[in-house]
Amino acid sequence: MPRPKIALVGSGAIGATLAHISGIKELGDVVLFDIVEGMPQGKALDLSQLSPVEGFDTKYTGTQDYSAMKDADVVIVTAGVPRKPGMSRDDLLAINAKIIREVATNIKTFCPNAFVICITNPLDAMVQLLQSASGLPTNKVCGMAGVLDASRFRYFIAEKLNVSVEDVSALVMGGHGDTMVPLVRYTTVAGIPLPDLVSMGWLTQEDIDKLVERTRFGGGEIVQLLKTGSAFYAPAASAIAMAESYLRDKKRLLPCAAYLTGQYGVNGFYCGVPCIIGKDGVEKVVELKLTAEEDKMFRQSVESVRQLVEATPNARL
Ligand code: A3D
Repeated sequence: MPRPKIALVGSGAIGATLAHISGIKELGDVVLFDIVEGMPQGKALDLSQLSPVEGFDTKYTGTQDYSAMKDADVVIVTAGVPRKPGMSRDDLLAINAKIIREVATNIKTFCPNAFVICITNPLDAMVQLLQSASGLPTNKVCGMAGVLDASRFRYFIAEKLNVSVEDVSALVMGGHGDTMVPLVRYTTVAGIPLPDLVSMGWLTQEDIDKLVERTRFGGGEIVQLLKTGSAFYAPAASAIAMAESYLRDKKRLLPCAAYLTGQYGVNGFYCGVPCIIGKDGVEKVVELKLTAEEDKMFRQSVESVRQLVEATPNARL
C-alpha cells in the first residue's frame, strides 16, 4: 500500500517543522514546495539525512514545481509573506491573497481530493479564500489556529498550577486574533473545570483573566522575542495534530477554523469552532451552549472575521 502523500506549500519556518514532525510521526511521504530556488530541495535533503538517525522511511522531495503535489492526500499551506515595517494589514492581505489564489488553483488542478489545512495569515480570510478559489468541498478545507491557541492556554495553566500539560484540556473559539474566545468553563485540569479550581483555592479569577489575556496575545509575545519571525514549532505541531486525525481517521475533537452553515447562528463564514476531524475531513461542527457572556465575545470575534473577509476580494463563496 503506498504511503500517504503530504504536500507542504511554503517551506519556511513552519513548513520545515511540519516536514520534520511528519517524518518523526511517519505520517507519509513529504513534498516541500517553495518559490525560493534550492531552499526546499536543501531542506528535503537535510531531512532525508536525518531519517536514518531517527529511524523513519519518509521520502522527502523539494520542488518549485506544483505538479509534484499530484494526488497529495494532505496539503498544508504556509505560503505567504510576513508583515514588514511600513506595511499595513491591508497590504499584507492583498499580497497573501494573491499567493493563496495561486495555491488554490494548483490544489484544484493537482490534488482536488486532498484535505487542506491553511496556516497563512490573516488566517480566517485566507482559509475562506483557499476554499472558494479551489472549489474544494468545505469539509475538506479548514484552518489551523484553535489547536495552537488552546495549546498556549493549556501550557500557561499547567505552568501556573505546576501540573502536567498532559492533564490540562482547553477550548478556544472564534477568529484567530485578539478577539479569540478562550472558554474557561470548558477548560479543565484532569476533568476539573477552571471555575471549580477557583473554589478549591488553586487559582483566582484574576489569575484566569491574566492567563486568558496572555493566550490572546500569545503569538505577539513570541514575535516580540524573535524579532525576525513568528512562532513555528507550536503552529506546526498543531497542524500535524489535525493532519494526523484525518489520515488515521482518529476523529479527534479539535478547535479549527471551519465553514459554518448556520451553526452558532453563523452562515457562510469560516470561524474557529470545535470540530470532529476524521477520514472525511471536518466531519462535524460541535455546537456548545454558550453563556450570554461567551456568546457576546464569540459574536464580536465573528464580526472581526466578517470584516476581514469582506476586505478580501472574492473571498466568499
Ligand atoms: P516563512 O518562514 O516566511 O515561510 C513562508 C514561506 O512561503 C517562505 O519560504 C516563502 O518563500 C514562501 N512563499 C512566498 N510566496 C510563495 C508562493 N507564491 N508560493 C509558495 N511559497 C511561497 O513564514 P512562517 O513559516 O513562519 O509562517 C507562514 C505563515 O503562517 C505566515 O503567514 C504566518 O503569519 C502564519 N502563521 C499563522 C499562525 C496561526 O496560528 C494561524 C501561526 C504562526 C504563523
